[in-house]
Amino acid sequence: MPSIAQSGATAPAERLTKTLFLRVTAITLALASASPADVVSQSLLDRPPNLSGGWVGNSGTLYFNFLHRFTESGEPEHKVSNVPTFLVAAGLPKRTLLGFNYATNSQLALRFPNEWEFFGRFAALLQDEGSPIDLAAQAGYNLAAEGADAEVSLGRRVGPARIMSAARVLSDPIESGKTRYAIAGGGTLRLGRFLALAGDVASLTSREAGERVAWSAGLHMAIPTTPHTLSLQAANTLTSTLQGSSRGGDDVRYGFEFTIPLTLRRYFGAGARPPSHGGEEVPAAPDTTRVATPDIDARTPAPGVPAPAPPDSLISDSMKVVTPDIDVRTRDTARTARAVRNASIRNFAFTPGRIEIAAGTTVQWKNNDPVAHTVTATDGSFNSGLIEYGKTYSRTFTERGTYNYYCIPHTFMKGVIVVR
Ligand SMILES: [Cu+2]
Repeated sequence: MPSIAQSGATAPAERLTKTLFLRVTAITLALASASPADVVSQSLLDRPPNLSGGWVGNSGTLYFNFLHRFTESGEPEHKVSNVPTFLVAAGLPKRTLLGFNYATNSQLALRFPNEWEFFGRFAALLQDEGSPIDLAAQAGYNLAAEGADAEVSLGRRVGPARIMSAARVLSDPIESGKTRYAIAGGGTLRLGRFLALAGDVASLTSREAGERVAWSAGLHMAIPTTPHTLSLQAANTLTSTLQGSSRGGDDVRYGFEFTIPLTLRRYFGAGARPPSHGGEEVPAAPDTTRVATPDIDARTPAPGVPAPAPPDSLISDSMKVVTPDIDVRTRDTARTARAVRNASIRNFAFTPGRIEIAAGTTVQWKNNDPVAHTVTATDGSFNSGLIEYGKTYSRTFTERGTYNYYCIPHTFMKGVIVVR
């Protein structure tokens, strides 16, 4: 067996590849041994194989996505080679994702055996935060093409479907010196809690010899009881960079993508544990605590104790089902406008994380994750109980104050309601 030491005479690029491969393997093993609660999801249920769909992840989360596409050499050897693209990215505040794609093999530039793409992506609008569409922009630099690339993408959820489109500017691809443009479209169709169908097409606005319309199709799934998602896919592209996914080839490749998110907040900072009852994160909101009725208190578990199963009415889909404790609060404000503010729980995060509302507003959370979450006040003043996939929980806030809340099964999930 040749050892790494013997590779000293190889080209720098090859050495770099081997070093990276070893590091990625080490990281994979480390992450694979982590418990499911240590990592949070990012969802292949929301994007097709070759489009980002404006995905920016969650702030404070590291993402490792492994895309493997296999090429078969044909007659006579039928040699199968695996051409992976690794994505490593960090979710940052302000809906920003910063990271890189590294493809171990690339056909982009003949003199460049592999492909690095460093990128930043920013979500300007999110449907989960009340916008009519998702709007995101990405800018990056591709080392193989030696050019800057950019993309603007639009997305919209309609029932179980999410459709998206993108426009790309690719500078200096394949050493031509020309700026190229590409457009792309695709979507996902959620088949249930764990499954989605996904597909996309992309094309350069003017294709040259050998450049075909790029396409991909996949069966995407969330792996039950874990935060991982998996895509089984076919595509006529090799790498998943903006450059690589904008031009198709003659070969159909089959492969898979596996996503590993790692939540740093779980390991670092004071926010890693739920504050104790009346702890420092609980804001001064004496009015609110006085309003709390005995039945609410009786139902509230101590932080860290699993929530009891709520009555069906508490996790009902419909706002029409009003639970007793909500009744108590809304009666006082029946004369004020019944505003409803929608919020989402997706990819192990409350979205928006901070909601500012007027007193009397009802906040309605919908859980879009395959796993159950809770909306639980840090001071214990309210608790949704487990909200299953597709279910909603509503609460009307009548008193001014700041309400911090978290999720009991995933204590790193935090949100805040500010009632003015
Ligand atoms: Cu949760």
